[in-house]
Amino acid sequence: REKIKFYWLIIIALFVPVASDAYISPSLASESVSYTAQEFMIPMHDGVRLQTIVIRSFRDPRALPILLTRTPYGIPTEKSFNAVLNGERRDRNSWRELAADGYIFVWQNIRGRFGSEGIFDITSRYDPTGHGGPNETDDAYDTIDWLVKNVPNNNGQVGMYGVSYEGLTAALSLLHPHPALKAISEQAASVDQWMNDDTHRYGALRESYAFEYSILEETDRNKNSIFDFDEYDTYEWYIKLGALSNANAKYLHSTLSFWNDIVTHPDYDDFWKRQAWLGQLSHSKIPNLNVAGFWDQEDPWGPWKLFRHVEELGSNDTDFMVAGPWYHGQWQGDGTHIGLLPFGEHDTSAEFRREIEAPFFRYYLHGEGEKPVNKISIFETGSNSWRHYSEWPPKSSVPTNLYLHSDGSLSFAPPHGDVSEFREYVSDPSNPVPYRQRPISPTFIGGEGWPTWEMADQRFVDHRPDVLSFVSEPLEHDLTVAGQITTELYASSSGTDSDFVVKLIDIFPQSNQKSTASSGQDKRQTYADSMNGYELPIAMEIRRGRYLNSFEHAAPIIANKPELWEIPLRDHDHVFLKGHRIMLQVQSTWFPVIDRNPQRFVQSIYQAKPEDYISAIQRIYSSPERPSHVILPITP
Ligand code: PG9
Repeated sequence: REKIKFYWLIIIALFVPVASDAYISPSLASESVSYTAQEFMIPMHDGVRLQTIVIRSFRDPRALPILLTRTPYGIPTEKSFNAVLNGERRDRNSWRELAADGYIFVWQNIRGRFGSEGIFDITSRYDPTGHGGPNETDDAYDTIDWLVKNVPNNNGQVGMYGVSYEGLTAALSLLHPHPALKAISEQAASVDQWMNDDTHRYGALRESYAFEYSILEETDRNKNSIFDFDEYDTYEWYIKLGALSNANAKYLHSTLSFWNDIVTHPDYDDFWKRQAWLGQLSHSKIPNLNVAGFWDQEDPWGPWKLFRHVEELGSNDTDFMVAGPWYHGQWQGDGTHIGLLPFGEHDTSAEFRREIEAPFFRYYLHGEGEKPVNKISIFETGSNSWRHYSEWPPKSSVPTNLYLHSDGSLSFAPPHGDVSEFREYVSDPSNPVPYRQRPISPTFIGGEGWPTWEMADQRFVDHRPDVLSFVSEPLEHDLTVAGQITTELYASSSGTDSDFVVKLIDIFPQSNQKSTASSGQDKRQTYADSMNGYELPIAMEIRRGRYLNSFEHAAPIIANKPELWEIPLRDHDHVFLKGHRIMLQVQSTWFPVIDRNPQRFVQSIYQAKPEDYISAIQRIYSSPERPSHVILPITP
């Protein structure tokens, strides 16, 4: 377990749950321990009891607000909580900044996980008629009700917060909030698993993630399980797995309900729509601090959707958005850099926690400090500075087309008499483009490979014959892009189904970082660790041909017919600096994070046969009639 480096598995290792529901007496043995924990089994209205730990400082006599986090991954112990506060552990940093203001911290295992009773169901959702089954909205309500009535010396004000699943459980409380719930901060919460959160991207399955996550959460209720791969390079393992039907046939034997749901619901049907819970949120006045990472490898989309949704519901001056240059949850850790990319003098994460998150809860739960004034706060990369906006996209941003040309260039001039009408490549599902440098370790194990893959240098694929690169001249001045980026690709495939992946990349100059090292050894190290020539992905996305016209009804594309493929690239705020070049890459496989499209249309890819997987000739058009381009929201 010590070897597991991925950040939330470290947390999981910390959070070995306490075994009984007995009161844990305060441990005064060590000077450094100032927080004590009590454990409770809190009853829900259907009688199921949820394992909950209540942690507070015995040095603070005030009536304090409660900060609640509801998790499927295991709750902290008194020891692990104190270890973070004492600086012995470097995860869950928010605890430190928040603890300075004084809170009663409460952590709860959700239904069916660790010591909590009931059944874990990732797909359960709130039903306002009260006739649905158990769900996180009602469980949050019942928990808050119990806490304000039973936890001594609380001030009756409750906040909820958390990252990812813990952000989701916070956000779902908005559907039927308890009157004592005064503020939440959802951080990387998912809103629609089929459309663009963890397990899919516009219906394209995130194969390795969905498979490994189903195992993580559904194999054993008492732990977070890791699949026992017999290959170190999971790229190889998934190739050998072959057609997706083999996952159940060879390994899972239909025992994991989430995986079964995925493979029995290939299209955007009522099953997925029921879980897309934003549709049920018809008003929300609870202050909410939404937090998103630009390089979040799991849930970069949900927080923006929730923020926009609440904005559209009407006047709400307590709906806030924060975005930064982070991988999934990085704002709770070190924010001085991501991978090799430094952020100047900033620790972006500490700044977020100190200057945004802590003051937010201080104001809404303690009634102290200033009301937050910045609706939208973004750490802009390139310029490496915090920007504050009153609306998004900023009024000054102008959607501007950047065109792909068939000579491989990229420019603001539309195609006009290009050498050829298109460029083409062969996409072969038996030799798919890896999504990150091989070997690809299992998703939830293995250092920074998974957390930072969305910002990884793309030079590892840019000369593959099945990856097309379009590159601009070096920029003559800085170019700021703030808002939603979209690609409009005119493309065809010789198959009857196909995928197109686009990547918008910032190419750093070769002389971006000069070595000041004197010795050969140090120089070599500096060179290896530099951003010289780095191809930094700013935005990446996929669309699947079968869903071009309807997400609900998969349909074949017409072989060799050029079609307009609109590929949204989400929200960004980045400065392409003078001297850098812009690149757009196009490819048709992204494996194994995305499953392979057979390229011959079949009603469900989960039932595709090996012979359905065929090579296809892919064309990207650049002509006056079919001017493929990316739309950049450029600000002065
Ligand atoms: N991204 C994870 C998740 C959230 C919600 C549903 C399923 C998975 C997580 O990190 O918790």
